[in-house]
Amino acid sequence: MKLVMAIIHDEDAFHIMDVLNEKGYSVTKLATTGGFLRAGNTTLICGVQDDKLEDLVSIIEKKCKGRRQITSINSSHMSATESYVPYPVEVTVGGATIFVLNVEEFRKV
Ligand code: 2BA
Repeated sequence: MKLVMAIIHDEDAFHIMDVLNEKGYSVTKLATTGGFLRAGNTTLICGVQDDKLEDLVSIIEKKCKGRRQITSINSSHMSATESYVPYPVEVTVGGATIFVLNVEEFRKV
């Protein structure tokens, strides 16, 4: 069994959960925050049998869109010697960042 942790854009979260539920996957949604943009994102966790892994990942891949986002770099990203002059940077926030972990044991009691 695998545990899939997918960090996705908030706007994609409910649609993708609908699709996963329709296909019989169990999923848990966590409200998370990206360390770089300091903006909200969503982390979905989903335990699946090994033979379902590729199907799950392909659903996430199809439904999650990458987005260009403009953000201001703030002082916490600068060294102490730099002056605080916020400036905009454009980053591409991925469709999804996916971690796949081996599950040692899965129990429902
Ligand atoms: P954030 O950390 O808010 O990052 C948002 C986007 O900013 C990233 O998109 C990337 O394009 C850019 N970025 C991140 N760190 C950067 C840095 N040090 N310098 C320049 N640009 C940087 P994605 O790579 O698609 O990541 C989207 C979100 O997925 C991230 O939000 C973070 O919450 C999570 N994430 C991505 N890679 C991760 C990893 N290796 N470990 C844990 N979480 C990760």
